[in-house]
Amino acid sequence: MFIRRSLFSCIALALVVSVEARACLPGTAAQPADATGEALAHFDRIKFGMFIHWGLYAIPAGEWKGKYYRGIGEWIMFRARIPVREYEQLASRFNPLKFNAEEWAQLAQDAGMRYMVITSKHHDGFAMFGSKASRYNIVDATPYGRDPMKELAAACAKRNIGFGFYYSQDQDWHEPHARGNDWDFPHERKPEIYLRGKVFPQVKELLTGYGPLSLIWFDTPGLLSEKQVTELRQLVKSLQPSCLINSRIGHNKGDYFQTGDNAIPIQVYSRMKWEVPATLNDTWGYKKNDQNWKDPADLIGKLADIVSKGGNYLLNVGPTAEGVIPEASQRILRTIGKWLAVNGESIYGASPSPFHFPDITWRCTVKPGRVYLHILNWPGRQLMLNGLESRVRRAYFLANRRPVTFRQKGSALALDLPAEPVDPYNTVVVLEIADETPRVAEAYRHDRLPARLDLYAWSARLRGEEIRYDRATLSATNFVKAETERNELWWYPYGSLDGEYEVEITYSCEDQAAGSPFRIAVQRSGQASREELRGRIEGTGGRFLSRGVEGAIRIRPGDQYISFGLPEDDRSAKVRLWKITLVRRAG
Ligand code: H79
Repeated sequence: MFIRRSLFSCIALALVVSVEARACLPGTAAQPADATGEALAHFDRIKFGMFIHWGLYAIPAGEWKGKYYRGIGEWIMFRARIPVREYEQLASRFNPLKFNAEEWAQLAQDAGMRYMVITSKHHDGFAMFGSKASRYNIVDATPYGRDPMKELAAACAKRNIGFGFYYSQDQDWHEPHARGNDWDFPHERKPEIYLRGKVFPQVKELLTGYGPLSLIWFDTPGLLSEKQVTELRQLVKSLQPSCLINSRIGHNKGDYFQTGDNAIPIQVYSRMKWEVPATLNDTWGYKKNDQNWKDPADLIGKLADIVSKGGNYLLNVGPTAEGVIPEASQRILRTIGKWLAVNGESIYGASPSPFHFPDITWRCTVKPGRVYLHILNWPGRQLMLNGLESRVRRAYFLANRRPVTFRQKGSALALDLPAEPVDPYNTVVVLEIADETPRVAEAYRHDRLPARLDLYAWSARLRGEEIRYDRATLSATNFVKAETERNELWWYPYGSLDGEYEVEITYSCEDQAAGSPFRIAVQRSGQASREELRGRIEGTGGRFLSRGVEGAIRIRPGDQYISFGLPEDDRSAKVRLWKITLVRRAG
C-alpha cells in the first residue's frame, strides 16, 4: 500500500541518515541519533500551529488590472499569466510598515498555537527573507529593506512557539529553470541550474540564519528527481538534524505526512504522523474580497476531529501587504484560544481515538487513564458510547469539573447530559477509567469500520468558491456551476476503505429546484480515470430524506477522494446535502 510503503521508507531513510552521520562524522556523537524521532514526538504533542502566507501577492489581493481572479490569492501571478518583469514591480511597492512580529507571535500564543510556519518563498519566487542567493528578496528589492523573519523567529522563540519555514522548492515562477512559468519561459528546463543556483543556497540560509527550526515545509513536488530530493533532504538534516521535513518534499522523503490542503481523513489515520494545512476562508494569501470565514465552532470541532484522528492542525492567516493579520482572522483565532485555555488538556499531548467514529456526535482523545469525549453535535439528554470495555470510575465535564452521571453495562456506556451543551463549541467529558489505556471491543476499534459508513458534509472538504456549509442543518448547499474549481464535497479515506460499496444520499430539495443530475465519483491516484455513480436530484418537499443510488462503486486503499457534485447543470444548486452513506457489499 502506497502510504504504508512511504512510512517504511521514511523510517528506513531516517535510520540511514542518522547511522551515516554517526559513522562518517567525528564530533557528531553528541547529536542524538534519533533527533528526527524526538522532534516528531514533540510535534505530535503540540497539535496546533499557525500557517502564514505572506508575500507580494498581498498587494494585488485577488485583483489584477481591474479584473477579479477566482481561487487562491497567492496564485494570481499564474492565473493572470503576469510576466516576471511586471510582477517584479510589486516589490518596489512592498512596504509593510505595520508588521509587528511580537503581535503575530502573541496572536499565535493567544490562539493556543504552539508552532508557526511562514512562507519564506512561495511559488512566485520572491524571498520574504534577506537572501544572498537571489536579489529578488524583501531586503534588497523593497523599500522596507528589513528581514521580518529574523524578528518573527525571535518572537516565537521567546514564547516557546516552534518556528518553521514554508519553501516552494519545485515551482518558482520567477526562474527559467524551475517549474511553473510557461508564459515567460516556454523552453526546456534544466532543474539542476535552478536547484544549485537558488534552492540549495536559500535552504542553507534558512537553516543557518534563524536559529533552530522546528520544520521546513516544502510544497507541490513535481520536477525534481529522487536523487535531487534526497540531496535536498540531506542538506536540511546535515544543518539541523532535528528539523522536520514534510512529505511534500516529494519521493516519500518526508518525516511526516501531509494531507491535501483542507483535507481531513474520514477516520483515524495511524500509519504515520500527519498534519492538515487549512484555510480560515477560501484563500491562503490575502484576498480583499474573501469574507467567507469559517465559523469558530466548525474550527474548534475540526481541531478535536483532527486530534482524535491522530493529526496536527496547521491553520492559516494571510496578512495584508501592510503587515496586518485580518481582524476577522484574529477574532476567530482568539475564540479558539479561549476554548483551548479551558479544554487544552484534552488536546495537547493527547493520543488519537481507539474507536472508529460512527457519526459526528462525538470525537475522542486519550491520555493515560483518561478518555476525553468531545461532544461536537449535542445529542440531547443522553449520549451512548459503545465498545468501551474499561471500567469507568468517574465522569465529569472538563470545563467545570461537574460530575456526569452514567451507567455502564458490558461495553455500553450511557451518559446523562443536560438538554443544552455546557460549551457552545465543544463540550468535553472526561472519563477516568480503571486501565492505563482504554480496552475497546473489536467491532468498535478505529481500524474496524462498520459495514454502513456515513460521510457527512460536516467532515468534507468544501471545494469551490460558492459552496456553503449551513450549521443549522449540518448540510452543504449552493452547488453552482463554476468555470474553475467545481463546487463539490470531497471526502478523503486515506486507505480506510477497500471494497465495493452501494451509496445512499441524504438530502433535502424543494420540489421546484429538483432535476439536476448528481455524480458521486472516486478519484484514483496517479491517473485521470475516475469511477462514478450518477443519479438525479428528486424533490423531497424540502424535508431531509435518504435515497439509494443505482449501482455500486469500487473504492481501493490508494484512492484519493470521493466527491459529490452536480456536474451538468445547477438547477438543483440549492439542494442541501447532509451526508452520503457507503454500504459495503459482502464478499
Ligand atoms: O501554499 C498553498 C497553496 O498555494 C499551495 N499549497 C497551499 C499550502 C498549492 N499549490 N498548488 N496547489 C495548492 C494546488 C492549486 C491548484 C489551483 Fe489552480 C490553483 C487551483 C486553482 C488555482 C492551477 C491553476 C490549477 C487551476 C488553476
